[in-house]
Amino acid sequence: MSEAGGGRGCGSSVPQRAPWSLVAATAAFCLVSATSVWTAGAAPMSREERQKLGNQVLEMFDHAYGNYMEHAYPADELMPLTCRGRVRGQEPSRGDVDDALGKFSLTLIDSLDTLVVLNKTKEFEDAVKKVLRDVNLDNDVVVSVFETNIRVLGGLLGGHSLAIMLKEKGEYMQWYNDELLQMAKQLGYKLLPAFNTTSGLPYPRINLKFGIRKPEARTGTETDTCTACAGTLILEFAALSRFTGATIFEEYARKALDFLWEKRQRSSNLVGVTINIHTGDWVRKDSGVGAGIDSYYEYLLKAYVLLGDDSFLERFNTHYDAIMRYISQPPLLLDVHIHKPMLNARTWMDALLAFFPGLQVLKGDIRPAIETHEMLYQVIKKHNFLPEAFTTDFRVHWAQHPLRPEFAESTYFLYKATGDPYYLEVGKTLIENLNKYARVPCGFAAMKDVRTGSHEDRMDSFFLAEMFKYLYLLFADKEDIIFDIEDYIFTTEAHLLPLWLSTTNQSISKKNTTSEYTELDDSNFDWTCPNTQILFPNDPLYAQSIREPLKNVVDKSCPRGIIRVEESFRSGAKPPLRARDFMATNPEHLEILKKMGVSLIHLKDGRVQLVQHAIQAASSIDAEDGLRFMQEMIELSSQQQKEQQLPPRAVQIVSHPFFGRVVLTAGPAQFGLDLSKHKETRGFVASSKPYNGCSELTNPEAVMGKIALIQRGQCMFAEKARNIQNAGAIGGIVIDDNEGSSSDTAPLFQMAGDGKDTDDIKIPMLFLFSKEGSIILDAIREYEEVEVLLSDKAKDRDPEMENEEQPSSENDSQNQSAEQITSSSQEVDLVDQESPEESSLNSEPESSPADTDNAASVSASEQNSHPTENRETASLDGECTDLDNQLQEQSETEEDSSPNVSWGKKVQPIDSILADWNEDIEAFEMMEKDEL
Ligand code: DMJ
Repeated sequence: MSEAGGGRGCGSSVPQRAPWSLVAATAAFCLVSATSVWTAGAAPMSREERQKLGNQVLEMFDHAYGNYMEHAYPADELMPLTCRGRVRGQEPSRGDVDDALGKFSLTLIDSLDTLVVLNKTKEFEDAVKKVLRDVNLDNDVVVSVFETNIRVLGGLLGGHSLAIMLKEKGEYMQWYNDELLQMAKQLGYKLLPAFNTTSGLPYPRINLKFGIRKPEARTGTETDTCTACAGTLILEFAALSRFTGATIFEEYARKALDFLWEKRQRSSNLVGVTINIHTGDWVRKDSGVGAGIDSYYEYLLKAYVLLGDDSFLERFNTHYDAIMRYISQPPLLLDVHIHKPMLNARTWMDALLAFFPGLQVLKGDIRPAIETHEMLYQVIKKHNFLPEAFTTDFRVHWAQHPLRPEFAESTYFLYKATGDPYYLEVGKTLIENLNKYARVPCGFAAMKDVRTGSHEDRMDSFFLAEMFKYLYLLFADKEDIIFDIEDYIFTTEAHLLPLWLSTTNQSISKKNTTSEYTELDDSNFDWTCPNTQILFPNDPLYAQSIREPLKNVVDKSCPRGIIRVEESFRSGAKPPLRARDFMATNPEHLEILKKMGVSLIHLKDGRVQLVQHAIQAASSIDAEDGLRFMQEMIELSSQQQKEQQLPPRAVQIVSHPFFGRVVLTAGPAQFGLDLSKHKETRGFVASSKPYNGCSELTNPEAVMGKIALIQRGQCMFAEKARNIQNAGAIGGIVIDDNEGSSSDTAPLFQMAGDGKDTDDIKIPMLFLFSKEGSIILDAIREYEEVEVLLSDKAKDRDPEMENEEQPSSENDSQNQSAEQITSSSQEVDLVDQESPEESSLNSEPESSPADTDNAASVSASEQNSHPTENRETASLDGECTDLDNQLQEQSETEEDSSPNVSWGKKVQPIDSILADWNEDIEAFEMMEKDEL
């Protein structure tokens, strides 16, 4: 995006630019100033090192793109574990995530302009020819309108923009005659029927061949869409109109935006996550800057930049003001309710919001951008990647990570705005982590679970469209790029649209709806460049000084709680009672409870119920302490309950040519060696005979000293384990007999025992779904000798073996000591119980229901009558809850335990807590559905 690209100062005259270039130039100006005054802080990075990192990005791109082209093309995406293309209908459905795939060679189209940015002009020319030759936009497939717009329409337009730029330069693309634009236009017309609603908001899905209405369309019955889905069209649609002169596209996108603006909640100026496309009612009234809304805000500001239409800036600033008032709780960004914006809607954040600091840079609001980015970076340092969702105290809430680019995007813009070499170091870490944890022989694989390091057979097209662009640009100097990046704006998928479009074909009527009904606070409007003396008030360490107080925000979460305890120590007052210390038999504790408005009710079944009536507390501070105590109690109960569930395990293929790069998600067993307590088990694999392992093995010599592969079915898991153990196996992997099953699409479970004593089983046993299992079986077919590692978390790769293959810089990063890995694993274990995935880690017997202890839930009150046990819940020690924010989160994952605690008047009732919990589940579903 040129607006953060650096180079031109504010007020520089660029003839083809309209007045909005003032905004475009804003951050550029920041860069120039900041770079020139930068004298201290993080050590500057030499040109040589930046070039080295840039080259590393190029090599990584080649690895991803090359493998896609070789093994997947013309399929939409590469499946990097099985090294083949993902063709919709030929793989088990992943639900709405698959709606991005339209059998139109998605990854190739999404990669077009990346090729030019990365200076691969020859490859670009070839790629364009392939698109023109092979891509069919008329398939009988139902696709997401949003995804098709940002990835395919955006990809074609980005390709066209750079194709004409290259043609003009006179060397490449001389044959080009707007063919990509013609395809874009064809696609644009295919998307238009989606807008056939009274509101003008588009249907979320459309059939590329049959549209919406026709019976063959198999879509058109949806009533809801997400705000981002309806509000992220204007850049591509306006560009299409202005490139072609066909005004209809821009008109439709504007109409949808106007409708959303009309529907904003008038007192808070916020929008909800989901809206009914027919009635315009908010279906989900929670509001944040992440999943479901994110790019709606992004497009308002960028539409102003690209189209020079003031009303978009007015709208953006009005929303931004509301975001900063209610959602921004630095360094956090927390969803709130649109009608009650002081009330947090949840206490976890999703990974998509990582784009927001980048947008704040564009807006010129650097301080909160630095703060949020720093917080996100610390989460990344803890888990190597940003998990899909994490709580306000930075525990993993949803452990997946599909190689999203948002954080790299913000890192790039922050570097451009501040010139602080710290952001180059951040980029270097991102590169190292990608190579170390996500790189597989056939591309880069999404993380199935950032805690175990296991992979998913998935490499989304946005990884090529965005990640490599931002990383490359981060380290590039102006002369490393063959065109002036400042003449373009980045779409949400990082496709490049030329800024000169603002003055071309401006026939669309501008509807300024803002002034009709709002009195706008002009002080919030930046019509001119922010003064960098204010952004960086004579202080070269400005960015660092903002980051400094946040240095330990993740490791020492919940500063407020801690401060409160410290304060009370200082003042000599007693610190508030913590749930983990509470003893129902301690009279002093009961007295404190009373002061806090918490009463104890002894239930007939022996349990103790806690109820808080805040109004009965002795003071508002006591009421606050009571609320915190209740929240901690719920958390404690949930923690203890979940501790009885085993987290997923990892099977890592360590032999040639995988060298530990392929990590598969495995289900644990409730019997046999506990891999979290013991060293991992490493060995070659061998199939057992009989394959189901249900009787004495006939090939003991083959499995002796090895890890036996056994097929699921026909007898209990424990029986299989005994049979392979008797044959001398050192471990076992049970592979699902359900063909096509995968941990991508089915909830993982733990293998239950047979209801009898299983202490005789000493070897570790893990379960793999069929798709993951077949990766090992295929490897045996191909390489015969296949060695695997069974563990609770992927281990560092074998540096010796890696040396044979890896470039040296990568090896450096891989020489991390085993102790480091172990200790980080222990740290991560603390959060192992948190994700929704794990709540679905059910216990499953092999063929008949077996006795398991896991079902037994322990009530909060029971736990807390046994203080010794409670103290053992060490994981709570370093954690606190953010009092104001965590109320609902406690309930999100504790359906079973919550009935043990009743809430008084001022506290959210259980029903509503559960309703919120359901809402959160829906939020996740929606997130998957609408935004990948
Ligand atoms: C991208 O496709 C776009 O950036 C979109 O706006 C949100 N998410 C993905 C990548 O995470």
